[in-house]
Amino acid sequence: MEFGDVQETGEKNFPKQDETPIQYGTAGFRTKGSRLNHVIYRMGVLAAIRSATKSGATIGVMITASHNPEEDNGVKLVDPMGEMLGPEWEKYATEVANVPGSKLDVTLQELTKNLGVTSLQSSRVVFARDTRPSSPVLAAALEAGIKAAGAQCQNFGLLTTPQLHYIVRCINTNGQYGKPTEEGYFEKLSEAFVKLRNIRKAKKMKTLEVYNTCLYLDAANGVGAGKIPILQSKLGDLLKISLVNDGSGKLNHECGADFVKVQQKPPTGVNMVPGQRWASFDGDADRIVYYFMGVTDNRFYLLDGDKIATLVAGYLKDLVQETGLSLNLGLVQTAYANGSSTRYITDQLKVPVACVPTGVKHLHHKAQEFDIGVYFEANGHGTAIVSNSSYNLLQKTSQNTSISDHQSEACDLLLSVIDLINQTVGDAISDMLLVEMILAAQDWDVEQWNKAYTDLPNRQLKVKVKDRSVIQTTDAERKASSPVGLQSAIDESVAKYTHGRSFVRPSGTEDIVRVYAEADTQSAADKLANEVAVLVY
Ligand code: NG1
Ligand code: ZN
Repeated sequence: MEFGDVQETGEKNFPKQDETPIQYGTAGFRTKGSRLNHVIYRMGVLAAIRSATKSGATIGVMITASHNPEEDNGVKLVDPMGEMLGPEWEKYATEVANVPGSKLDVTLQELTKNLGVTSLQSSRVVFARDTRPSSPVLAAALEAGIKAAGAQCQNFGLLTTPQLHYIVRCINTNGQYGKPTEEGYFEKLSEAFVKLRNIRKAKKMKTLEVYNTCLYLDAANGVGAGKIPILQSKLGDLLKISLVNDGSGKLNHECGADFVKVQQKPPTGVNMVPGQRWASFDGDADRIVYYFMGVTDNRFYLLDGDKIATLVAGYLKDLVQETGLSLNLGLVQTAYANGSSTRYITDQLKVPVACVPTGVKHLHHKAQEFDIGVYFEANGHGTAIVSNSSYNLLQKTSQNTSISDHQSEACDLLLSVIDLINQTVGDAISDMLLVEMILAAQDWDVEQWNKAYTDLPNRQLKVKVKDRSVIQTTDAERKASSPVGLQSAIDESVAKYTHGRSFVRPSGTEDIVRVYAEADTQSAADKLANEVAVLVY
């Protein structure tokens, strides 16, 4: 294949802006929006090639930099079933993004030759963007790339990242997963939510006494904010969402899920009344954390990804038991999961738990080993996935007339819960509805949810070093394998603290090393984190 025209358009309209290399990592490409024009143009072409290698299946491209500051931007490719780009393609993305403009033609020629791609005529790419000021210009660059490659494209405008993932999966499963539109997305989620919430009424269970239908939501001034009114219009009184950081302020600035999780405090400027249930999305609405102020102690409590994961896994475990089917349920975490959560899952829930390296692709992959796999990063990114065979079994069993009503009802209920979950990727809107549904089903308030276990105090630090790649890790990032001596020094520090645990790893998205520490008190966790940070420095 020839890419002379692609190169010419690229050189003319999307020239390479600087020579600093850029890498496709866990979160795709992410940097200052002003550096990305040529990268995103080229990703349009690469997405078309990816589609050709998947027999013309639709590939998605999302323009966003998630929780990063407003001036940053980024791009991520979405594979046919709505998953993140296959990791084996990250190197192609990196190569295509970094070659000099004059070598784009030969690079693409070689790549398509090696991949056996002979035409991009039937390639299809869909895309969407978040609300960053640089996003419209970058979306135009992307469209130009897709068109220069000769592929068909469709622009979905402003969407949350998980909405685009959902749409890609719908398109490639001929609508079996749902209608491939934003309307279809809200229809599917809200119908499942309303059905699940109304089951309580249908069963004449006592009215809700503890669960409060009011939720206060910080949308990080991101793309999720504009979606809440659409959702709200479909939920009636079942959930009443009060929105702050609704898009009128600066994106992710002192607000949003990442701010709340890392700073362990509410978004700046909000007036939290003790007992209110609050949640924060991140900028592209694929993460969510909950929090509240204690009624009796006026303290701030965070219900992060670990607390959401345990709530969801506990609920699903009971429901699976009621179906009478032997489906194996498992939970996947990373080293950042609070030690108390892991203990609770193992000892109380008795659900198998796996630990994998940071990055959703690792969690998603591991979760696929279970019939029902729940995975969450502590930062609030997560979802649950169900194997096709388990889904089919549930469908078959729910229609089986020879089993008890109770069992078939449980299957039906579980199928609706699955409809409420965006299985393609962590989704703040879907996770929020899932949490709200479970809290209502248990008639719990946020304090009861929080009581399941008490987080060990913890601290995360960022350390700037000359070359973060000298730090290498093993055992799902829980141990440092290089430089020599670092791990034994960390072990020595950790041994001094009750319930001490600490690890370090180079960030995949920032030029820093992350230090994590937990211990029995906040001051001990802070001290341990500082001690370990010095070892890294
Ligand atoms: P890095 O920078 O590699 O730690 C961060 C998050 C990940 C993941 C990615 C992608 C933490 C500690 N790390 O990765 O969990 O979400 O960003 O957004 O939260
Ligand atoms: Zn995000």
